Amino acid sequence: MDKQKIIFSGIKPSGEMHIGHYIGAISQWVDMQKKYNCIFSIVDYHAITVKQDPEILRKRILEIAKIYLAAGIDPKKSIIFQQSAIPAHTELAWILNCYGARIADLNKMTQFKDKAGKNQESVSVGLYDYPVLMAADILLYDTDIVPVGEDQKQHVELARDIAKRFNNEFGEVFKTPQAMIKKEGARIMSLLDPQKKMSKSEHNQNNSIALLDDLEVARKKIMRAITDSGTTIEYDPENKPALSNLLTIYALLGNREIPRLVKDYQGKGYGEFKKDLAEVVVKFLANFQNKYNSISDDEVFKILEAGKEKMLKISEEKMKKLRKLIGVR
Ligand code: ATP
Ligand code: LTN
Repeated sequence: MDKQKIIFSGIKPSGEMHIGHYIGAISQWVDMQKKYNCIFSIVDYHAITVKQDPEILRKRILEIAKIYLAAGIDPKKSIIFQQSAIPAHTELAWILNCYGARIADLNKMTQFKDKAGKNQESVSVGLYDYPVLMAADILLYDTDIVPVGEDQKQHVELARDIAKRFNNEFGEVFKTPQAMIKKEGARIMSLLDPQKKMSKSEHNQNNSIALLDDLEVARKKIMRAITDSGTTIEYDPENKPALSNLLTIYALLGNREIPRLVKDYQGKGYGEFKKDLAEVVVKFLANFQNKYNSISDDEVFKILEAGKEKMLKISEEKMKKLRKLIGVR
């Protein structure tokens, strides 16, 4: 048991949550609760780096909190809170903007390049600066480990660099955090294009299975998922990326080992494989949605309020020291 270590992670309420989020991020958080001091945030100030409808954003914040709970995050063991309830996140982000974060670093961020595409000059400054807010989230609580999907590794490395630079100037103020990325399932791919990650900002909803998808809709999406050429069921991400992605989903949602699955499907075709996979996905979703629907809004508000109280205290202590160090107090 390593109860001393602090874990921090978060998801932004910017779109429908899908099985990629569950497999790549939340499922590993659930396991970590037994071993560590865990903090999980709904990082709403990250969501507004792209346009959001206020009504929908409000609804999604609640939805993500329920998804955390339905997935097995236990508020008795972990802290769940809303980022915008704690002003220290944005305050620290500003301080890090001035001390530690460099334009040259931000220019290297691949997620920004992907998201901004050809419009780099016209997207918001927030989208560009987003990794610094993420560094603030992490560094504010002396986080040791940040469990995330593969796409966030570069941002966690930036948080480490910022911490080191700040510490060089002011002494040992921040811990240098480490990203933790699952071996399998760190990057669940789109059902329509295995070269792209399953994404909540993708317009074609058939690319992903949402955690709250209607069960029959989810079944159809699996049956329509693209496969590779050939007929045999093999795990080969290089040459059979679509099938390997489906095998990963099968294994992780159905609690099976990939080599065992490959063996069981020897001599069987894609049709049969997909039918069984659809069954596994539907069973997982039915169980998940049952739990989700049993959680009331009131319950969530209480949990978020309790999280807020705890985090206000911890964050204010850190900010007091920081304000003094940099000379504004
Ligand atoms: P978008 O798809 O809009 O770019 P996102 O889904 O990557 O956003 P978040 O919602 O903040 O952004 O992601 C939450 C967590 O889920 C992160 O740790 C991220 O790495 C992980 N994650 C997101 N998509 C996948 C995926 N397809 N496979 C595995 N993990 C994922
Ligand atoms: N940038 C992350 C979400 C995020 C996060 C964090 C993850 C914001 N702050 C702190 C871990 C720790 C994303 O887009 N997935």
